[in-house]
Amino acid sequence: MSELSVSGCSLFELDVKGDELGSLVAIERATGLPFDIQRAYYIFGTRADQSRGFHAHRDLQQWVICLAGSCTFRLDDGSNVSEFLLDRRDTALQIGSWVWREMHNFSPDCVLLVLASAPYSPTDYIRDYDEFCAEVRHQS
Ligand code: T46
Repeated sequence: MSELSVSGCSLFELDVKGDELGSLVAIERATGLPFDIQRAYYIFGTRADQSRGFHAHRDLQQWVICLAGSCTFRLDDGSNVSEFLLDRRDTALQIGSWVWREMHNFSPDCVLLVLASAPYSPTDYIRDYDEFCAEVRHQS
C-alpha cells in the first residue's frame, strides 16, 4: 500500500492470480478491503472532453479500479492535492470521506469499477467546493 499525500487516500497493489488461462483478481476484506461492499458500479463511455466528479462525500469510502484504459484523478482534502494517472488493473485507489475528487482525460476505452461502503445517497454529496472547504475547516 502506498499512502497518497491526501488524507484517507492510498493506492493498494492487488494480488493477481495468473495461470495458463489468464489473470484473475479477487477483492475481499481478508486481502485489504477496509469496508463491507454495499454497492458496486462502473463508469464507461465518458467522452475525452468531459470531466467527472467535482464533489466530496461526508461518509462514503470507495475503492476505484481502472479495468481498462485510463483517466487522471485529482484528489484534494482541503490542504493537500494529489493528481495522477489511474491506468492499472492491479491497483485499487482508496478514496476516503471528505475528499474532493475530479476525474479528467478519459481514454475512450476507460472503464472504472467502483466498490462503495454505502448505498447511493444524494445527501452524502457535497457538490460545492467552497462549502467543502468550509466544512473541512470547521472539522479541524
Ligand atoms: C465517485 C466517482 C468515482 C446513481 O443513480 N447511483 C449511483 O450509485 C451513482 C454513483 C450515481 N448515480 C447517478 C447520479 C447521476 O445522475 O448517476 C449519475 C452520475 O453520477 P455522478 O455524477 O455522481 O457520477 P461521477 O462520475 O461524477 O461520480 C461517481 C460517484 O458519484 C462518486 O462517488 O467517487 O464516481
